[in-house]
Amino acid sequence: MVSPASPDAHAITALFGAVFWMALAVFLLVEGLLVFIVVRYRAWGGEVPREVHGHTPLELTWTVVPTLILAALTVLTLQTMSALAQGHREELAVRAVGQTWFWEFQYPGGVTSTRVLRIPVGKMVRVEVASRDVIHSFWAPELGGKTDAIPGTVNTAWLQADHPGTYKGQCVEFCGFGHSLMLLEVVALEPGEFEVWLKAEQARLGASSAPERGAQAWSP
Ligand SMILES: [Cu+2]
Repeated sequence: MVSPASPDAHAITALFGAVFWMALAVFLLVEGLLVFIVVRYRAWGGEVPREVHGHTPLELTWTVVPTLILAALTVLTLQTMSALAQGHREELAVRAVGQTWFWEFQYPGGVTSTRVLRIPVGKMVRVEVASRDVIHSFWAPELGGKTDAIPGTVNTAWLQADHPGTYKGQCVEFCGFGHSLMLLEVVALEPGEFEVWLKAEQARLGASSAPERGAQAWSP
C-alpha cells in the first residue's frame, strides 16, 4: 500500500502519510519527554522534582493540542472517504465471488476466472464483491482499500490501474483453514489486449462443453 498504483490508492496513501507523520511527531515528543524526565529525576544523583498540584496552562495544552490533532485527522479522513465514495464512472463491471478458499471472477458474457482478475489499464472497473459462504475480504493494496465480501449482499469496490502490471492481493478476513492460501492477482492489460482476451474467452466458452468450461475456469 506504500506503492500506490491507482487514483484511489494514491488518496489512501496520502492520508496514511499524514497520519504517520503526525503520529511520529507525537511519539518523538512523548518518548523524548519520558527519557528526559527519567534521566533528570533518577533516584541516584538526580534532582528531586517540585511537586505541583493543578497547572492550568499545562492542562489546557494537553487537552487542546490533542483535540486539534484529532480534529485535523477527522477532517482529512472524512475528505478522503467522501472523495473515494464518488467520482467513479463505471467503464466495466466484474464480479468477485469469495469462496473457501479461492476467488472467482466473473466478466461480461459468462467468462470466469479464478485467482487472476484481468482488467484494462486506465479504465474504471466496478467490482461487485460477493461471497458464497462465509465473510471474506477483497484487497489489492496497490489499487485501493479493502472491501468485505459478505454472504447475502453485494459490496462495491472500484479498481483503476495507472499502468500495466500485476498487482498482488489476498483475502483479508480470516475465513478458515485455507485463508492464507486465498491469494489473488489483478493483472492490468492494455485495453486492446484486454478486449482481445475477453473476446477469445467468450468464443472459447461458446465452443466448449461443460467440463471444458470447468477446466477453463480453473486455469489462470
Ligand atoms: Cu477468505
